[in-house]
Amino acid sequence: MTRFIVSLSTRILFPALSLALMASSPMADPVQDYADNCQECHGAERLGGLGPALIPQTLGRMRGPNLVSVIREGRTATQMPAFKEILSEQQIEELTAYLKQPLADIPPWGEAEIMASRLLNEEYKPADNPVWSSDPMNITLVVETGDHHVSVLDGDTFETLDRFATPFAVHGGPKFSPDGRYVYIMSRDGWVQKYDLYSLQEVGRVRAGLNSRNIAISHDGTWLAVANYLPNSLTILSTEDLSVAKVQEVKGKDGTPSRISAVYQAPPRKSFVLALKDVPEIWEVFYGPNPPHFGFAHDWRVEGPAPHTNPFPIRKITTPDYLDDFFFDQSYEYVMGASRGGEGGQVIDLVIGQKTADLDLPGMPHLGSGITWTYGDTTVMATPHLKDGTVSVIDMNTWKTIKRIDTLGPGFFMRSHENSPYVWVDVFFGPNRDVMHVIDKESLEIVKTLRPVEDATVAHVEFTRDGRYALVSVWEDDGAVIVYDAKTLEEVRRLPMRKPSGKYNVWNKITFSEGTSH
Ligand code: DHE
Repeated sequence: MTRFIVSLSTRILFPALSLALMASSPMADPVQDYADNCQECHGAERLGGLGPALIPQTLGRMRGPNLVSVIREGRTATQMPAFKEILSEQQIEELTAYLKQPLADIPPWGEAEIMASRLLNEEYKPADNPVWSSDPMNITLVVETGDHHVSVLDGDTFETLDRFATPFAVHGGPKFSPDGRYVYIMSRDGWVQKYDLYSLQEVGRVRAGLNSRNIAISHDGTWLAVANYLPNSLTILSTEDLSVAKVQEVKGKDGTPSRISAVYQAPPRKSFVLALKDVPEIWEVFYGPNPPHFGFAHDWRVEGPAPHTNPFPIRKITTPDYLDDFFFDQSYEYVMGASRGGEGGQVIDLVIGQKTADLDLPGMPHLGSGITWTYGDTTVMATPHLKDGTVSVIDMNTWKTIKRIDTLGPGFFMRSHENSPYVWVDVFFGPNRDVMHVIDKESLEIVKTLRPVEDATVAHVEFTRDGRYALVSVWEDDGAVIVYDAKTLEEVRRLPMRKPSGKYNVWNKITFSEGTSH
């Protein structure tokens, strides 16, 4: 009892001291328990190995059973065993507290370390043509987070052509090469995997960061930009062999180090655009030998050597607020950013490098999931909110919110297709997470609310190439992808899947369909 009181109070008041006490306790020594039981798979520095990194940045984002129960019971269909016979309840609890402590030191993760992590598949043989006879432009990938796999579907027959293992905890949309042949997939632990859809084989993988957010591919398919939280860097890889082209440390104009919230491709500008987490700046990283030819205004500055000798010149734009989550207009001149506090947003003109409008967007809009369509004589953009049950519809000429559509709870993902009269949006959080709303693009009213599996999370939609079918995830371990007729909104097929999350159609992605996030 005395020990419990000491442990609890010291842990609250002095986390570091508490750890030292725990380490010296005769009953539980989490540092030793980690070394004895976890280190072999999760790495001596908790940065991952065979198993994922066990650091707060990774653990905090993991959905599903909590850490104590994963240690106690193990994870089904993975190599994570149950420790309840080996460790006492107290040991498990103290080990859990230890794993939730941030690392005292972040090891260097530069070009040498990244290159040393690269694993190229020696058995990979590039096929001259696809080894299957499906429509290459209608291939659709399903990320199955239940057991960390991707299913490769024929978008006409919905037959599975392959199902391959990915690195642990994929996040963000996989990115396709412009011809649709290769796909690049990123995990939260910073692994980037290259897979050849023609040969149905992995080409290789490399750990581009220690904790990463997402990736973007250059318009010509040559470069892959990886946004990292740990370390504070942007890694640029050559898509050909996943070798490092550049590791750019990220520090604001005043020297403050920053994590990158996300990186986006801006094809007409031949640049990557970076949302920064810790400084009120937007960065644009150009990948041509010369900066683009369109007229830059007075604030145009590139960092480092002269642009003609610097393959990745950087432009830093100061913004009036911290902007986290972006959406671009079709010209990629204007970027809409969500303010960090979730209180609104701003429009930044990338040509003049200045804010041109404020957005009336309370409730933390998830701009990264936004989509556009033609509405009367204008173009509108719609985005769900992460904090309230609303979809905001914004006129992209005036930047005014023209409608707020009430939904049954906060949503995460939206999708449509040029050939569909409807927009689909999920309700990801709260008691109604089992519904999917279908909104009419003209009336801006919800015309149908689907509830295919009661109490199951139903989320994320992708269309087939022609927009005829909409694929919806039943985001559960024994889940499914439900194929709907996109016109009648009737269920057509149900494909069993292991906690399917995002789905990605080659054609919709490489043509930048207006109905999909880019
Ligand atoms: Fe995501 C895309 C950010 C939590 C699943 N998510 C994105 C993108 C961003 C983003 C910026 C667009 C990048 C891209 O596709 O290249 N996500 C964030 C967050 O900031 C947030 C809220 C918290 C965090 O720190 O990560 C977050 N995301 C989640 C989840 O909890 C989800 C539901 C489960 C998971 O796997 O982690 C999740 N995010 C996804 C998916 C996409 C995504 C499936 C790709 C959607 C698409 O259709 O392209």
